[in-house]
This record gives sequence, C-alpha cells and structure tokens, in this order.
Amino acid sequence: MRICVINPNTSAAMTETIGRAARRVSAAGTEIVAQQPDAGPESIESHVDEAFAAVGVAELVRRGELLGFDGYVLACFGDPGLLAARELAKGPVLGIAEAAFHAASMLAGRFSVVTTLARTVPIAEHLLHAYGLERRCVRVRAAEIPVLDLDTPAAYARIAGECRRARDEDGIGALVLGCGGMAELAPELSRELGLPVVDGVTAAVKFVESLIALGLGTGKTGDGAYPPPKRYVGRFADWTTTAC
Ligand code: 5HY
Repeated sequence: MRICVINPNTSAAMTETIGRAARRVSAAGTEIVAQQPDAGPESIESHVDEAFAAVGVAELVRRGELLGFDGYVLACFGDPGLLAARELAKGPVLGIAEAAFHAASMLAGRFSVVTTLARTVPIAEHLLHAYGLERRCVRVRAAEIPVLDLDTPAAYARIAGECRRARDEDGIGALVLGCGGMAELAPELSRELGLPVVDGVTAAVKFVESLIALGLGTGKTGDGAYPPPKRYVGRFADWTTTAC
C-alpha cells in the first residue's frame, strides 16, 4: 500500500522529520511518500496560516488521487483541510490531532495535550469538541515554542518540562504531543516520564494502514461525497469541475 503523509506547512526540514517518523513505524509493505505544498506558510500557528495550508492540502490530495495513493495523513495538529481532503479522497484520510486524541483515549481515561504556542491552544480545544473527545482531555498546554524552533535541545527541555507538569498536575494516564514537528520526541518522552506519550504522525500512519488493510475508505455518501461540479474563477480556475 502507498500512504501520502502531507506536511501542510512548507518547511522541507519538518517534512523530512515527519517522513522519518512515519517510516519508523510503517509496515514492511507500506510505502510512505512525504510531501508538502509548493506554496503557503512555513509554519502553521494561526487561523490565517490554517486557511492557506488547507488549500495546499486539497491540491496535494487532488494530485494524490491521480497518483493512486491508498490513504493520507495530514501531519499538522490543526488538521487543516481534513474534511475537504476526505471529500476528494477514496481512501482513508486522518489528521494527526484526531488520530492522537483517539489513540490517547484508548490508553487512558484522561489525557492532556502539550502543543507549541498558547495561541494555538483554542484550535486544539475546538478539534476536541469537533471529534467528541473534549470530556477525555483534561487540558491543552503550550510549551511556548515556535514551530520552527522545535529542533533544539532547549525546545526538548521545555516540552519535557510541560509534559512533566501535565503528568504531575492533571491526573492523566497519557499525553498527546500537539505538533507534527514533535513526531520523533514521543519514544524518549514516554521512557523519561513513565506514561504513554502519543505522537499523531505515527498514530495516524498505523490507523490508516489498518483501515486500508480492512478494505475501508472514506464514506462517499453524506458529507464525504465527492464535491459537486462547480465553476471556479480567477487563480483557482483549474478547480472547475464539470459533471462526470
Ligand atoms: C503543526 N503547526 O503540527 C502545527 C502545530 C501547531 O506548522 N505543524 C505546524 O502549533 O498547531
């Protein structure tokens, strides 16, 4: 099977990190292709960033369908463009926030999230409500680190410190890392803190593999149906579709 792991921001270094994490856990028969949009924000830390990233996600999924990918992972913790991607795809599409929330809820009655900047906490809280898991999450915390500064020892120390406070203060049994750029930190944090620390990239890869192996894809009735034929004008004119 072939899974497209999309980094919705345009940081090539982060795409490499995400791709490495995905390949570390993928099954022998799974090809992981990690991609990022040609245009858009270098990192996603606001609603505006999310809006532009969603366009890039849609374009990569539209292209991915022509290339025959069996499923997709959207490796940004805001799950930007997830519902649009599901309309465009035949196979399963998972966002890393949704995957991580569900994985943590299978491991503990209560979990907390540690993400990057405080301003993105409401985005994660909105997703918890959208996915119906707000009652299982005690708190979404921020290590207050910009997304592109994650790959430093100082960043690891701050993330580990916030994870430790969550473990000691929140009465939780599991933790979720709230950024695709944190994908490679989970195993060491799990060992260091003595509780399961879930990374959404690796969780989503294994969930997508399982759904594909079960012969299950995106539901194409209801809101997952392919978009209706539509005329687009201006710089998005190439999105015009006519009745098939
Ligand atoms: C992410 N931003 O996973 C999110 C993290 C965040 O560029 N990749 C990004 O703070 O929402």
